[in-house]
Amino acid sequence: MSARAQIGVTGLAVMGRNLARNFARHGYTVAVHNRSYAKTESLVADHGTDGDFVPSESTADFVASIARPRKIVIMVKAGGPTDAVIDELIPHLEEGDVVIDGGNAHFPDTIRRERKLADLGLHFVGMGVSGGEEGALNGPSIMPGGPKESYATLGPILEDISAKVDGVPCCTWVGPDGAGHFVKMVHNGIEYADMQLIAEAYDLLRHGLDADAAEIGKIFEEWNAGDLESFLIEITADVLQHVDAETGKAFVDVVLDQAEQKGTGRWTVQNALDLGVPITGIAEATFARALSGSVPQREAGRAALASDAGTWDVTDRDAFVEDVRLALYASKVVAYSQGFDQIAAASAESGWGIDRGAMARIWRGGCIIRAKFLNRITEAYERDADLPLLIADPYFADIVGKGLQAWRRVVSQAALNGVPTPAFSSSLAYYDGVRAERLPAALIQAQRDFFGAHTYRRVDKDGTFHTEWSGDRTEHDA
Ligand code: NBP
Repeated sequence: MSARAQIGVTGLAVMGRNLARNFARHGYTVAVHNRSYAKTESLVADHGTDGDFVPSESTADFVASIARPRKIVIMVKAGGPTDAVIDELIPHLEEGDVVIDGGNAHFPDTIRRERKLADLGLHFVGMGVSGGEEGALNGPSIMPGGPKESYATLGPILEDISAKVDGVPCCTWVGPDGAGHFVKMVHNGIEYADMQLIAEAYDLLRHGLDADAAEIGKIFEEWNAGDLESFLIEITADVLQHVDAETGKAFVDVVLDQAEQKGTGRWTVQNALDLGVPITGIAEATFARALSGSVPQREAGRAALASDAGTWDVTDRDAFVEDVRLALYASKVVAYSQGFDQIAAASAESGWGIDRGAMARIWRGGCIIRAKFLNRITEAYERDADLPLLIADPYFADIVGKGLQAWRRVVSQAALNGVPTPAFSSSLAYYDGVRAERLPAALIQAQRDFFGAHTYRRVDKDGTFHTEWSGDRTEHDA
């Protein structure tokens, strides 16, 4: 077996197959392998014309078919299967070879795997890939981590097959060890928030306008021509106008209202709790999916809980639609701002040195959250690479400020009319919290000192203090 392939892909389900085809279409000779050989055979039989594939049935032959230093992309089910494939590859690999995990690994697993392979003289790159099967084939957004030196040879190939926006590849080296999979995780968390916000906007329009799905689809279509232009708004317009062939009803009206999740939203929230970073938009989106799937609770709630809400009477329909649009944009900026805070906090803690502007740049194309407004985020971090709060960047502060009245109207009307808007409302609460001169946290500190002698600091002098609450209430240095 001559080692003529420039890259190898193992794991040829939907993602791996399309990624392999993407490499081949870009002129690379691609070694292909799958646990069950049938998938390898069908890839070559169905898509052999895409380019030069080198199929192998055994792991040994697969590895032997790749030129050194080998670059091998693993595209299998995340978790145990990834470890199984790595263990199977190791005996066949040689120093300097690069193993790339393109699955949705949890970043602590990536850190563990990188250490293990580094001890064996091998490079391990945890690579976030977004864009689903369509992106994998036609150009995904790629977030590779791992050792920087491996990017020197791997980077140009990945950039080649990634999506391009204005000729710029949606791929860059994110940072060492788990940084790539970490950023992919936050990307997915932001995706949860974005989807929830869009869903809430739809619900508001449905209740406020008493409009049907197709009418609302048209509104989203118009929104997609402005600041909100994005893949998710575009597909929402399409989905809302889709009619179910069987019943003739709007498709969205025949879909069961219980949202599922694969876990990346949950990981994002768990990590934010560890870091102490408030990502309320992502958290509310994750919990909203959980609420939708809480069937016994929803049945009990429906049966027992009063609404006591007014009848929503929107008089100026155009003004209401514009209010919802502005509220959606503002809430979306908050969700992204929080996600970028989380990236900054993790990057500082792990010494990853992640360039947040570059992350916004590589999300502009290929991925699920691709959007026009990501350009604005890149520009904000170009103005100030250490920006402490994205929403405080002059551009975002101005545009959100202009929509503030609309945002307040929408959230208060939703509350008065009994329409749940967890992500819209929590984003507004975050906005008001983060801009507040003074927060009631002072009272919380006083309570903590009262019952647990947890101490407090004062606004008027340095030091840490405790008051003898159950004694004579004198204050002393703690
Ligand atoms: P799946 O996640 O459905 O995994 C199927 C693949 O894993 C098959 O090739 C299967 O081999 C292989 N596999 C399994 Br399962 N257990 C194995 C084991 N013990 N040893 C070797 N191979 C094993 O495929 P996918 O939907 O193409 O996704 C691949 C990766 O990409 C996942 O980590 C996923 O989270 C990630 N991802 C998916 C998307 C998406 O939109 N689907 C987007 C971004 C990232 P077999 O054919 O022999 O059963």
